[in-house]
Amino acid sequence: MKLVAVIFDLDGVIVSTDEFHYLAWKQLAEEEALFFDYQMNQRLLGVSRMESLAIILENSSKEYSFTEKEALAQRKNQYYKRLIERLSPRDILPGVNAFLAKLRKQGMKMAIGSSSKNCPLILEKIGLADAFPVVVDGNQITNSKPDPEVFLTAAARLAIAPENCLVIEDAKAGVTAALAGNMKVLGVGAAATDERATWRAADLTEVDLQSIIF
Ligand code: B16
Ligand code: MG
Repeated sequence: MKLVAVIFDLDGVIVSTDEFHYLAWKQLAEEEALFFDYQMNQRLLGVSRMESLAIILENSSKEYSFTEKEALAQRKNQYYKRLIERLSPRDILPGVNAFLAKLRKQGMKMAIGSSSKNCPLILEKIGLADAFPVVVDGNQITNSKPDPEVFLTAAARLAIAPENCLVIEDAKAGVTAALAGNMKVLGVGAAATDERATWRAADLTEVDLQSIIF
């Protein structure tokens, strides 16, 4: 089995937007008197906006209509967008740029597979809008992680078989998605302790590319 393509998750792998998602949900939860803590936030990693909201509303005694839920999600996104306004290339996570350069040198194919609908805006802000020939994000998929759709779509657009793809993920839902898509996974950040991952590393500075590709 030869790895010829790498599909990167965005939030938590390329750039650390997790804290901004957390702060935006926290503001919404406080305004709506909903319970929300760090542990609950861990369950939101890699999960779509509406599914994240469903998790936050799990313990609520109030019934929200679909329209109300859409308004809540939209409000959270306004808070989030205000926070990511200040993102810049300086926010690219440690080791990412060097890792991308090595992959390019090896002739590896590269794609983004993210649940985020803000993906194009974030890539633009961090100066990586042209770095990936294929970008599949929350705007283009029906089923969000842990469903493999985002990664399978990226592999299909790269014209590479799933078993020849490596996914780099920071979220449990993303690791599940990659494995369900029959891909290899490198778990980083929050997924660095996920035993299901094929390889694990705290961040991309620690990864020995040669030992993974060959
Ligand atoms: P948005 P990833 C995911 O991005 C985040 O990890 C997750 O926390 C967020 O809820 C989801 O994107 C949707 O984001 O509200 O911007 O559409 O990790 O898959 O790149
Ligand atoms: Mg992520």
